[in-house]
Amino acid sequence: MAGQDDIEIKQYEGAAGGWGSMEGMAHVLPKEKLNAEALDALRRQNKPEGVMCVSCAWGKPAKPHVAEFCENGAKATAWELTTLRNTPDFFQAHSVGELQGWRDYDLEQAGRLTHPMKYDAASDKYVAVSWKEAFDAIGAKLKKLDAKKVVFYASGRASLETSYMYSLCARLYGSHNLPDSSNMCHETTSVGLSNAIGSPVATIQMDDYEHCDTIFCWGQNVGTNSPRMLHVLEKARKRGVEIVTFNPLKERGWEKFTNPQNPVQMTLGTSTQISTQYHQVKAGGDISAILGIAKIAIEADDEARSAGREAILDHHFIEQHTVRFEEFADYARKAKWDDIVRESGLTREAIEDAARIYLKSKAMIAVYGMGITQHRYGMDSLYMIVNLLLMRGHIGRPGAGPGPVRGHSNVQGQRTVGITEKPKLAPNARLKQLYDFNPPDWQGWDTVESCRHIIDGTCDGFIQLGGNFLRATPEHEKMVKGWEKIPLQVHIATKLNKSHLHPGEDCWLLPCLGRMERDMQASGPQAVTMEDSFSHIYGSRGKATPASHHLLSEPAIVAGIAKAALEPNENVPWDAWVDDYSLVRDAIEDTYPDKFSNFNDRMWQPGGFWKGNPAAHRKWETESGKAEFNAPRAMNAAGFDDKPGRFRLVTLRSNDQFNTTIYGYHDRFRGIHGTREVVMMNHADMTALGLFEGDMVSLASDADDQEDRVVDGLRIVPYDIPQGCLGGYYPELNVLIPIEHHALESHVPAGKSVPVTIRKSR
Ligand SMILES: Nc1nc2c(c(=O)[nH]1)N[C@H]1C(S)=C(S)[C@@H](COP(=O)(O)OP(=O)(O)OC[C@H]3O[C@@H](n4cnc5c(=O)[nH]c(N)nc54)[C@H](O)[C@@H]3O)O[C@H]1N2
Ligand SMILES: Nc1nc2c(c(=O)[nH]1)N[C@H]1C(S)=C(S)[C@@H](COP(=O)(O)OP(=O)(O)OC[C@H]3O[C@@H](n4cnc5c(=O)[nH]c(N)nc54)[C@H](O)[C@@H]3O)O[C@H]1N2
Ligand SMILES: [Mo]
Repeated sequence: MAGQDDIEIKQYEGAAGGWGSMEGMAHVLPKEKLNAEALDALRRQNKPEGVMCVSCAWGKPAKPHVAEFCENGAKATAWELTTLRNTPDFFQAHSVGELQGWRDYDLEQAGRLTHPMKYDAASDKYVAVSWKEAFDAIGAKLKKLDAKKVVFYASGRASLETSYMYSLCARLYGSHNLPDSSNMCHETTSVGLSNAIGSPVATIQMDDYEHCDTIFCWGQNVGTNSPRMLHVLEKARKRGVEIVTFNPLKERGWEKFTNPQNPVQMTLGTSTQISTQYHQVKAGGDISAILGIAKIAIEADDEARSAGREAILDHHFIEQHTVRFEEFADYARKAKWDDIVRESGLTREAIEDAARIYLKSKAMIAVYGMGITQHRYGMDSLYMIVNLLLMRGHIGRPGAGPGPVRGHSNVQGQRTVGITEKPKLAPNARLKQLYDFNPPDWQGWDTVESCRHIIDGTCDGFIQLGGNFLRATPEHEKMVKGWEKIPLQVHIATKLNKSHLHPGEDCWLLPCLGRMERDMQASGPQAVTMEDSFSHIYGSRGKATPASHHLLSEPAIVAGIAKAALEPNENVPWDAWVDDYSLVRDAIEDTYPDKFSNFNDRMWQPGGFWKGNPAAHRKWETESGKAEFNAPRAMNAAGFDDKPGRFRLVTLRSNDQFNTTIYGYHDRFRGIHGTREVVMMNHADMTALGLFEGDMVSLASDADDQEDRVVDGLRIVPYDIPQGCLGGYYPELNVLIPIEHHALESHVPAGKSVPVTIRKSR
């Protein structure tokens, strides 16, 4: 099949970046048959006045490099600007039933969608329709449905302008079911950081990396998922910054980096060591690892103070700015080293090494990703990171603070402009004033709640602004059955994916412009805006020729649906907004005057403008008015007991994918080529079970609900991963995750420790 190369498992010795990244691009880019416009888009990528990369949410520097893009940014650009086209002829040739059997890769490799399409049950095919027909029919159907049972999902890529219009459309329609991909991702951050420090996002900005002396990182894979961050880490290392990494896997980006823009390194093949310490914590073991560090610090501080020496913790900060320190300190003092060592999977000496760096640091940044947020007790892991920062006053001064690395390029921004299912985060009073209606004030459905309704047949409509919800969510098999019963599905997308292939009664596929493409409207070419992981907001202007002249922009599609589905409201100028997006920005500014003052002027500021963050100024918008310490509720984040035969499965991204988009079959850094159907396993565990490299196995769910969930045909890859843990790829393994296996308060599916058993295939 296209894209499937020979299977090869071979350890990779190279650094992140370097010639390997060129090779990585060389495997993927030619398949997209690019033209000169794609190269122009790369040249302008992430630069002031340019186009902002559609890949990750890492910041865009005010003074960019000559090439401010990375291997995976180039793949994302090529994926969007491909010259391959998925036309109505393709859908005439392939029925939906047939396409269900295709791989994610092959579906998207069919190219960019070119025409609005409607599912025709009689022929089991998608057929081309006019936009008018699509909007009229969608509007008429929406009018018949119960708004409270209709979901408006957003995947994190669409601009601030589109997202504002989309969430307003949902609220005017009467739905508050506005889940975002963030509900599967950093929602643990949004909920946990809000509780603990009164801000849902990073308090640091990009230039804090120039002022820190220490970086701790938990559960983030920089080399693959935010490669441009490597430049910042390299510079930090050159200044002598200590970098301490906790990850069950040795991820190459946190080990070493060859800067492709450094001719000497490229010629000599040298690299910069990134982490000064690397600790292969057990999946979910971060709570205990951090507890160990905290215990050392607190006991050293007790001792220093009782001996009359200088304190080690920042007691001035703790007293002035925090609550519940003593409760937490007591918990840490009482914790037993045997438990800490067992639950973290690290030796006491390793934790002491990390503590030594922590105790020396005067300015520490805490980086983290999905390895923290996607666990049942993920919030407790996050609270432990915050505790560590608070003990020595590492929030609200230069070079210090939490630095969660977000996922999609505008996922944080979508929340900022109203895509939220939580009424307390919606600007309802302001919306009521501006648009003269009563916005829904009930708790809407998040991802898990939407899945529950889909599974039990009580979801009446599902609108997807980008994304691949059916593939990204847990409990895949039940979800497919439920998905097929949703009476109305509307998919706003650039490429075909599995979510589009299980239509219910009515199903529409509405193709849109990508961000890289020229967006011409009545007032001229349009620009859009987004927000990065540092709460910086900037403009982006696409210049490439659209993939098809039948495409509409995302704002135009949202307006088309809104006008067809809603009662007219003279206060909402849908047409004028589509004609000129600067008017949408004015509306955003009117809705959020604090964050978006002079929005249209400031959007082109090099490096973006900062939305601001009270916690960065030590203003704590929490319940207590202070930053809050929290003792953990469990010693590990997995949320299930260990027992013989039960493993913790970690679901991972390869270096050749963007979420459910599979660019290719090379996971270069992990040395896995030609297949994604693997289980990475510790040698000692293999020996204990009598398994050998290349053996074929099945994984089965080992959750307490005893449900049958199995994935067959997986190949054993011996891997440097802690005993008791297994690694494998998302989304293929989402079959194994129970819908109720999610982070407790934030409801993020717990894809980083899934209870499974393994057995050899017969
Ligand atoms: N090229 C590319 N870029 C992307 C994406 C992509 O798919 N491809 N996806 C985007 C999105 S939406 C997101 S959210 C981000 C995701 O980026 P990341 O946050 O890096 O997410 P993952 O790739 O899932 O990897 C999580 C890391 O956590 C480690 N880990 C797993 N369990 C644990 C644990 O219990 N403790 C610790 N300490 N570590 C653990 C894993 O080994 C892995 O290195 O990247 C964004 N950028
Ligand atoms: N087991 C497990 N499950 C996970 C994760 C995990 O680590 N493990 N990670 C979770 C995370 S962090 C996330 S964010 C979710 C991701 O979930 P989603 O955001 O729903 O999925 P994506 O794969 O990013 O969506 C890809 C699709 O978006 C569409 N698309 C691309 N560009 C555009 C555009 O410009 N406009 C529009 N309208 N559509 C576009 C294309 O049709 C493409 O097929 O998955 C989650 N699921
Ligand atoms: Mo994400």
